[in-house]
Amino acid sequence: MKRVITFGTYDVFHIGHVNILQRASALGDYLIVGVSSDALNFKKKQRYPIYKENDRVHIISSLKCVGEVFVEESLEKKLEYINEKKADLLVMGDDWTGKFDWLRPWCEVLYLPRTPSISTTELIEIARVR
Ligand code: C2G
Repeated sequence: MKRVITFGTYDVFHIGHVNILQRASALGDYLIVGVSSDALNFKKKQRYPIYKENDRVHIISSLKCVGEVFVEESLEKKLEYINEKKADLLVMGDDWTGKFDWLRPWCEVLYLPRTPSISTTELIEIARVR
């Protein structure tokens, strides 16, 4: 039984998010998703996500390919989450390439190519100018 873990904000949920979650889930038997808290996003980007934390958790939980969801409170807690959830494989988009290699003694780490031409930031920008 291979347990896969991945992390993200998944704000303004879009096709790039579905693609990475489906590909991550296909790499194992059970997919665990850490959804970044509103507070963590504020710390990282100096703005809150458009969708509230509970709604982002609800959206990700309702996907067929997702086994379980938890709230990621801190970027530095990756190892704790991996151990607690007994993850065998960490999957991240390739915008994070190299950033989590240090976790390799504890679990496999894989970076998957991002879906081109779509991002939450771009969607917000498009909505703003229309
Ligand atoms: N993604 C993708 N293709 C896109 C956009 C996003 O494959 N066009 C992937 C990202 O690479 C990431 C996941 O979707 O793996 C979630 O993206 P974000 O919500 O932008 O998450 P991020 O802010 O990178 O996560 O511990 C990590 C943090 O939780 C941050």
